[in-house]
Amino acid sequence: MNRLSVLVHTWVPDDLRARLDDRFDADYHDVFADGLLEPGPLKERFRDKAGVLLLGSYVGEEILDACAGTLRVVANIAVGVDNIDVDAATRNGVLVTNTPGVLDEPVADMSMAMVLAVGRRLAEGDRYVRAGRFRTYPFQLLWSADIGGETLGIIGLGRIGKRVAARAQGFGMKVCYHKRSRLPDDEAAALGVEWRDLPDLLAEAKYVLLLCPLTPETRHLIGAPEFARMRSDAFLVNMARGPVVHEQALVEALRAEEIAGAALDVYEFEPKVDPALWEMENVVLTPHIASATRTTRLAMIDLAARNLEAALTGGDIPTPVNPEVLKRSF
Ligand code: 8YV
Repeated sequence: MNRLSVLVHTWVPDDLRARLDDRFDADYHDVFADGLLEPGPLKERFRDKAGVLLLGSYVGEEILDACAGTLRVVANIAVGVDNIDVDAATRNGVLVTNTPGVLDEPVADMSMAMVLAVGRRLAEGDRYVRAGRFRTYPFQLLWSADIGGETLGIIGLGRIGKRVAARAQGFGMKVCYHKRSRLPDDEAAALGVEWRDLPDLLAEAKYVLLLCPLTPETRHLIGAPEFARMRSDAFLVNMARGPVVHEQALVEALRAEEIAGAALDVYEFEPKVDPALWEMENVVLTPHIASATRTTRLAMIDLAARNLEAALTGGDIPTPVNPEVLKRSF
């Protein structure tokens, strides 16, 4: 029997590699060692593949149309699927899967860590010590912002946002949120969160935390008019996707001291980071590592692989994004 071909566009642990080699003709591209494949080479490597284990690269309509009839599944190693044209996949009968659930706790931890880091000037303190400047104890050194008693405004209150809300309350913060579909009143009351429309949240929150998915509606959700609404002592924390924020407008708002600082795990033109941000002491920068605990990374890749295997060899698909594809027969 002919074995199915799969593209493995990621790093994989040895045991998973052995499992994939056992079941499929696997074509490996180690993203960590060799970088993400660009659209042209990626399209070539998709050719004749029944499945793809995918990290990072954008899989658009052109690739999906070109693979119609051969490609059955794209298993994304992320909860966000903004790097895949899901409509084009569905149209071509290609199942898309993602990795929800396994990363909720570490991303919530990291979101809180970024609130704390930017508010309490953690990275600045680290740089101060490393620069050999800690020679005496100046009482007025690195005065920072409070956490307890302040308001955290969460934009995008899904599974992760709800976990952040619980953590923030543990720090004595008040939590409000904005989301297109409001939570039922009893759920909001149980979580201790209050809904605000976006302009009100921006005007009220000391910490504005982005956790929404990137969609056409949320692209550039935060730009110049939104910075103008924010408090001048407020901090922006972006744990969602870079393009949710208009990065140039952010740089300008920081320069003009329209807001007090920012903590960013994601960037509009990732992995490119605007060098203007490197220079700013009141900005905390991390390289898209919110879900990067060892346990979670291994759980993400395992879940993605189980999605791929189930789609190609049978069994329940753990976490499909467009399950309607499964109901169709071609
Ligand atoms: C991933 C993420 O690290 O799951 C997501 O949506 O943003 C992160 O957990 C990233 O997407 C890697 O592909």
